[in-house]
Amino acid sequence: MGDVLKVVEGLDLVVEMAAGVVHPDDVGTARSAATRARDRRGYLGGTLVVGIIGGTGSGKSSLLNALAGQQVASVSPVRPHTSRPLAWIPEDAEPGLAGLLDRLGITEKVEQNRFPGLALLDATDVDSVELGHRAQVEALLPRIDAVIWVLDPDKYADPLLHEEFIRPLADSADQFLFVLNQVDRLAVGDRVTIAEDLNTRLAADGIPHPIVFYTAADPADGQPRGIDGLAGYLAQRLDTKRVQLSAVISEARRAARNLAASAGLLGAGSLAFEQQWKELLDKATTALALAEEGSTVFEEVLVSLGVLIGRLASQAGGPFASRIRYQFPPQKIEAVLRDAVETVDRLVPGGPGAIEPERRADAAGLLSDHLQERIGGPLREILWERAALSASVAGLAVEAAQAEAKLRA
Ligand SMILES: Nc1nc2c(ncn2[C@@H]2O[C@H](COP(=O)(O)OP(=O)(O)O)[C@@H](O)[C@H]2O)c(=O)[nH]1
Ligand SMILES: [Mg+2]
Repeated sequence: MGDVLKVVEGLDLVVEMAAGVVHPDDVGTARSAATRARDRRGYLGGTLVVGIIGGTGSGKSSLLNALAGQQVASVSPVRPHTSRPLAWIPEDAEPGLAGLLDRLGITEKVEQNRFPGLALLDATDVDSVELGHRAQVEALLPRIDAVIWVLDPDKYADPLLHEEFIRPLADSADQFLFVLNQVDRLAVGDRVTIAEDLNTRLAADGIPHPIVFYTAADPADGQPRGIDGLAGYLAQRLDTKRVQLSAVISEARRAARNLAASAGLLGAGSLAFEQQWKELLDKATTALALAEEGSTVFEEVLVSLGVLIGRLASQAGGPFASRIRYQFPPQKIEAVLRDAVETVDRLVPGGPGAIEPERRADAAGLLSDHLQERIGGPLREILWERAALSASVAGLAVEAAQAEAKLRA
């Protein structure tokens, strides 16, 4: 369930709700934490997503099969072997991964439980001169964690590969792994020469410290070779990614907590506004409708209104407290109450105090409507805003806990 993207979306929501409530600087800090997480290159989920790209026939599908330990992708000696892009994904992958594959247009999926947390995409043949192919690789890079460039002894030096693909994308070198495949076809002495030559060419492309593995994914003479080293490296990358994502989650959590603190949500008392308000309203309106000429009921109601509003303000805390106090200063509460009583005087003959018993309910209703509209409604609006912000912070905490549990699993 848990997904880092959901945590970041949760932080977006908290930021949106806190805007206009807390100081803009605090909102800005949280917003930039969300932006940093989003701008992080790679897939924002607990799975390491690795694209396998390279020329047709270099052995991309064979490499996937070798890592999978079984035939997953179809392998063909006939070139070009057209097949649809395929994803080999963990069977318990987070929902975000399916979303990514949809956006990449990959419909063919094989679920696996051999390599927890790893998704391999047998995606793109890059040896066509079609310009569109580089754009495809370029579009893929920010969305996935790494690509494996599969090279073979015949074409590893292909100028097209270096000039059209690797060199223009060298800025993304920290996402690149290189696999020189089909090493079984090389004499032992040639392996060193070709390894050195490949390194020289990659350095000329702007990648002075490439990570290169030498493999035979589908040798004519037996079992795959060099695959364990690659698999071990991918496992280590996955661990590193999870550590980084935990840091992203912690940062989101911290940012939301800071906003909650600035909004006075931490440690504030219980509000139970509806109940407190209804009790006061019932008591006050009945008392006012029954009040005799010259009684102190008006003053008593005024005091209890003031006490309730003051209590709600201190329970709400932070900027919500200030807003309540600002919106309901004592002179305003008194003016509203006086208005309410005068309205009843006008509309119910005799007014509060001298009303015939059968009109008392009408008078109480009128008083109640008036106080609801001028005090209860606006108060409720402020407190709902506070509750919504509070819920968004709680929602983020739940998402963060789930995402962290998922990363640890
Ligand atoms: N000798 C040898 N042949 C390989 C190796 N890897 C793949 N092949 C063969 O190369 C051909 C193309 O492989 P394939 O995986 O379909 O390449 P793709 O087009 O990049 O997916 C197939 O006939 C494979 O059996 C290898 O390490 N050694
Ligand atoms: Mg293939």
